Amino acid sequence: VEDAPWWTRAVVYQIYPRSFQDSDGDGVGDLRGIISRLDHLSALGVDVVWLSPIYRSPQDDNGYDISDYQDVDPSFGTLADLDELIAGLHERGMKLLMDLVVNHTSDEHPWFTESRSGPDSPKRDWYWWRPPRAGMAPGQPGAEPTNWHSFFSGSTWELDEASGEYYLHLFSRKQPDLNWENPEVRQAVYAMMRWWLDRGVDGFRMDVINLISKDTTLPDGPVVAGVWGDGSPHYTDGPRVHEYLQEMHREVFEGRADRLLTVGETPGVTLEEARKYTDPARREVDMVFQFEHVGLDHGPGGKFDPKPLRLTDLKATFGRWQAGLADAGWNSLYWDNHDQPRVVSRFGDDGEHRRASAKALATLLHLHRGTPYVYQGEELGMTNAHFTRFDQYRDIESVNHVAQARTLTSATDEQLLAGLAAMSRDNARTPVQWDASPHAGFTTGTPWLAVNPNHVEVNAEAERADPDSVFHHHRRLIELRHADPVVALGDFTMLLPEDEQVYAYTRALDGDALLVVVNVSGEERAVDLGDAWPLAHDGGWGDLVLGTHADAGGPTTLRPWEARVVRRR
Ligand code: TEU
Repeated sequence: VEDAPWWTRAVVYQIYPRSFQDSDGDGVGDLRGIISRLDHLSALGVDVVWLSPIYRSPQDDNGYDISDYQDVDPSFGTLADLDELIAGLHERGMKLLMDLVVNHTSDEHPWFTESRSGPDSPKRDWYWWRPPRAGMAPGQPGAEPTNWHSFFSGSTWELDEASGEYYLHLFSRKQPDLNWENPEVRQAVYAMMRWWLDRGVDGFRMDVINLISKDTTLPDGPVVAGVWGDGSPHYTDGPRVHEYLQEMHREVFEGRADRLLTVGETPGVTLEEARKYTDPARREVDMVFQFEHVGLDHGPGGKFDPKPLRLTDLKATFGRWQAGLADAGWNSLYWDNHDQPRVVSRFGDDGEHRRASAKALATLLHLHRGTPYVYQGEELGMTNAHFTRFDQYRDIESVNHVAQARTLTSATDEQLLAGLAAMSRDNARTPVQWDASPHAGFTTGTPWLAVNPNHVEVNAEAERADPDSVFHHHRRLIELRHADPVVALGDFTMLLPEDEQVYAYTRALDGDALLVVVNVSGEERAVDLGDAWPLAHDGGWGDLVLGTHADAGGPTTLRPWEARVVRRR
């Protein structure tokens, strides 16, 4: 138990700097704003902060398009501010993870402007340049080198008029993909990473790191949207990705890996691949973010065509990942981040049962084996934005999706707005609700994205004042992980896999056992666990360690959205 890595007991908190706290009234969050809120993080008790990108950037994708990896964007502050943030976190016993976005750069990065300067540029091969499809003229419809559909709509290829060649961008046209086949690219990235570690950061969250290796023959994919095809099999967990990550480990982390945390963001990753990424013996990364559970409510038309979650699907997914990474590798546990809608609105009930459902879902997640991630505002039970007009949205994915759907499909405005309201990334990006004042204490100016009007009730000040709040429930969950080795390291067993209402499992370590039972519904429910968890003499499950409801309730009956963590007597 003592030998287990420190991050098995840790909880990570994600900050999306644009929306966390503004210090200078320009309506955009910044580093000095974060520094002013460090006591909130201390009070919550988190161990690590993952900071979404603050590097110099044209902000086409809110900082995931980087034009200088070794400087801070003026809208967020200065390198000196960042040094102060690192020091402030370290003083309070917290670590800092930087977001590492190296599948692509901004098209305004000097590497790309050099590469674009012409076919003879020494950096031409740092990106993916290709001529038009054989026999076709540059710019002719269908002349793109592959039919791949971009994550942000349209083609993954943009024509450069000057050279008549196309460059690859899996995301926006302002995010050209780096060519990791080129060893100079890899060495430049490793040097940058060493520079940050030497400056005092404690690790990286690696953006779409499982997309960095492409099949160099660039085959077309099956058509999925109009004329566009799905290229993902040709760049997801690609042919050389494990080789690159092992090289990165040798070149960057060797000798200091123990104090660091590395987490790969890996959309589309399979369990089999995740085992390879996270098996400590392979020296790649400590853990990855998998996407299966956040795809369970995607409908036939994709993420903007959502369908209700079936609880049995969630159990099948989490159960498989718990079992699959039990003896090698490690899970990341998350509901929310800056790309996902708010869980209380998505899988909970953000009306009548907002508080209870936020606490129940947090309990369900945090008691699994793995490292939990809390996204800013999740600890307050913040909800989706509930926007009703197109002009309220800012996110490039949402804006481009609407434009494309209008040309390729017959979707009505009402249908498009419903899709965005449920799934837009802007749901997670509304400013953090600090108090009940105008703009929720986020800014004295005009916020870049509207503050949710429910901040008059849902805010950090109110949450911190109430011992029964979503905030204090998260604080207790974090405390429990720190204190209890069963939570950090115990074996996982799923119970009631066929039940559509109750999510239940046990964790066990060295004869000590915990039961987690969660009512994932607004209806009361008597729960019979049979032989899986024999009842104690008083007819109950054992000693309550942590629960969503202050008063005891029936011994084996759960109220709407009630969750209990119980220790075997
Ligand atoms: O996201 C990658 C990713 O695959 C998604 O979660 C993405 O948001 C997708 O569009 C969902 O439909 C990462 C970042 O987290 C995201 O914010 C960036 O936009 C993206 O990479 C490009 O850097």
